[in-house]
Amino acid sequence: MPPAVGGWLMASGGSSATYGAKDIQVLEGLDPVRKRPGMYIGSTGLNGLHHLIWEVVDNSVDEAMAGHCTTITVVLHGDGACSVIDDGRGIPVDPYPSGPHKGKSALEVVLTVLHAGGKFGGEGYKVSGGLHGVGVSVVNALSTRLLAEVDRDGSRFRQEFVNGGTPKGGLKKIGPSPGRNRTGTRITFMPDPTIFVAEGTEFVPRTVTDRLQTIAFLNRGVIVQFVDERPGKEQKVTFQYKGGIVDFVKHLNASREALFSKVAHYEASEADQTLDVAIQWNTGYNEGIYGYANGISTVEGGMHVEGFKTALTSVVNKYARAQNLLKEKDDNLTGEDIREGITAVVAVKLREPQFEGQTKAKLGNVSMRSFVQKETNARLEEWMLENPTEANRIVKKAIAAAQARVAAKNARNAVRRKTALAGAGMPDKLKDCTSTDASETELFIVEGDSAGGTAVDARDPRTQAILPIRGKILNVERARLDKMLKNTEIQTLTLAIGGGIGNEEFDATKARYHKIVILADADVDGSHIRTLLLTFFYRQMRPMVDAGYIYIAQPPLYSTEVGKEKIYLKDDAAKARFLADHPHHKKEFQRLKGLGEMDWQELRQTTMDPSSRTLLRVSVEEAAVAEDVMSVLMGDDVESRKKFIQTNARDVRNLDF
Ligand code: 0RA
Repeated sequence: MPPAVGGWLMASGGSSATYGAKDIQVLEGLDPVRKRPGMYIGSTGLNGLHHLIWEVVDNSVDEAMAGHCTTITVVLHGDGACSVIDDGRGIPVDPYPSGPHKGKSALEVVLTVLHAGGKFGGEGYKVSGGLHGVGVSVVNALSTRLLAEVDRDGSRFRQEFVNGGTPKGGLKKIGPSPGRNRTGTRITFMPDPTIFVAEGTEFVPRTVTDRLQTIAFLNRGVIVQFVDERPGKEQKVTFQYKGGIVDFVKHLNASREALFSKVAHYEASEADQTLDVAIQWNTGYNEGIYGYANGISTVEGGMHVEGFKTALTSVVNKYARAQNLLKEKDDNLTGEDIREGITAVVAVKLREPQFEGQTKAKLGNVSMRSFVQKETNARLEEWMLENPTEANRIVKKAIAAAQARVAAKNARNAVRRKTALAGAGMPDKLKDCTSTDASETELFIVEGDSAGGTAVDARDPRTQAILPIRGKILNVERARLDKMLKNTEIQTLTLAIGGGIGNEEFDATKARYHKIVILADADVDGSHIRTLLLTFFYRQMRPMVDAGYIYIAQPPLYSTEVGKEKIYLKDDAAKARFLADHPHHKKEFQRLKGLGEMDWQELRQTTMDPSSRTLLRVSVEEAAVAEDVMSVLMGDDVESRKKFIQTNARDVRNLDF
């Protein structure tokens, strides 16, 4: 275990030549966490910062799942601290009778010893997560101050820790618990700004509410509250879903037209593992299957999702044949045909989840595949037989999808023939780079021909390719693949990237560039084009998004002058920092609206040159949330789109879907 190695180095570097109890302390203490925080919380950016909250909340959720907790509250305080409050059993407070921690309270051990969390409470307590489930001691290690308050056995206890987990005095009994029967835990922590240097320690309310809402969906009935007390940001939100993931699926389909109002739902459990599935179809064309393992979103899928898909394909084909909706001469429906317009949540819990894949978001436990497959085969068939009206609509929709699939194949072949005739096969508009090593090449998709021209002058022709696109590409949220393939902008993009198009075909290993950079103006039109392109990549070249190949360029928002020198400032934060450094600055700030306002040297320096630019990498953390944003922004439901744009207008620059 690498963290222990860090501890060893410390121990052997000390003055003592003999190995003793004190060295064991070093091995188990929290130093490794402060030395290599990324190993415990993934990163020290905003994601890592929020991991601190999830870590504590996961413990409260475990209490809820064990039937001991009804309400979980997250409070962001005005001073930057965060509290997580629950009405679970309370962290045990009794002292250890023996062993290396003899005399210390269980609470102190839970909060100061690495990986100690799971050792308590005996069998059946902890279903630990992947990146989460590292233990609350990690939160302590990365905080300047942590206060633990526990109501248990009729009393209230408290203990405080400072400077990354050093106890400030022992555990104290400070009085009776409210009503003498209240139990629960309240953890208040102040994230350490010397750890979270890059992006600061300010929690993002939307990140917190999104995650808390998902937790509420996945844990039926649990009351999950969010209270923001920070000045100017005050809000209070409560989530509670009596229908659990059935409500989740309805919510995901809310901005779409459901194919029928019922939601298929089944649960099962077997030796240490459980399954909770909800399914509905909508009249759209996208596939939305959201997998979760122990409450963690498995964006890359995995065994549970595989088992589900296999069974779904077989059940629907079996039903279609039995009802004579598919004739003997007809081919089977493919999985893709059946999944067109599906919205499903497949949530599993298991004892030792294995998270694999590029972003550790793919469930690897093989036993899950057969479990989910077997249960889905039985339970979904039962549901279809009991609900023939709905079952028939599912089959009819899949048959229509199969017909469109054949049409798309023909359209695709037509595009291929066209390129074969054109010779080298690359679109005229593409100004390609000379390098053919995808790991070093970049494709800039630039809004408009004139900005495209400037970008051609600004680029490094060896590694940077430019593709100007005109006007607005087709809204791919509302089109099937066959129609999409008739759009010239989409043909051009597809040919330039070179990995094909669509779920069935796209292959990221064939992509000709490992950076696709969207370069659009900072105005409303630019933001629309950005959203359209992101939707396109998300829907039709999803592996590019998952691999982290999609970027958004950050042309500066402001310019000003210092003496004769022109200074560019990326955003409002950069402008604020500049003003703090130059309090007597009198010159005006220009707000740059278009790429066209910069010459090629300026564009190179501010936006394109790898040594001076910043790029935003696009990532999908929570597929269900991305789905929500996508369909609201790009779908047919104009009302919810209006509402989203109004409530999020200020965040649009950070729209990280
Ligand atoms: C260890 C053992 C038990 C509960 C907990 C820890 C616990 C930790 C946290 C963190 C936040 N809220 C929490 N609630 C509980 C089991 C307790 C028992 O067996 O009574």
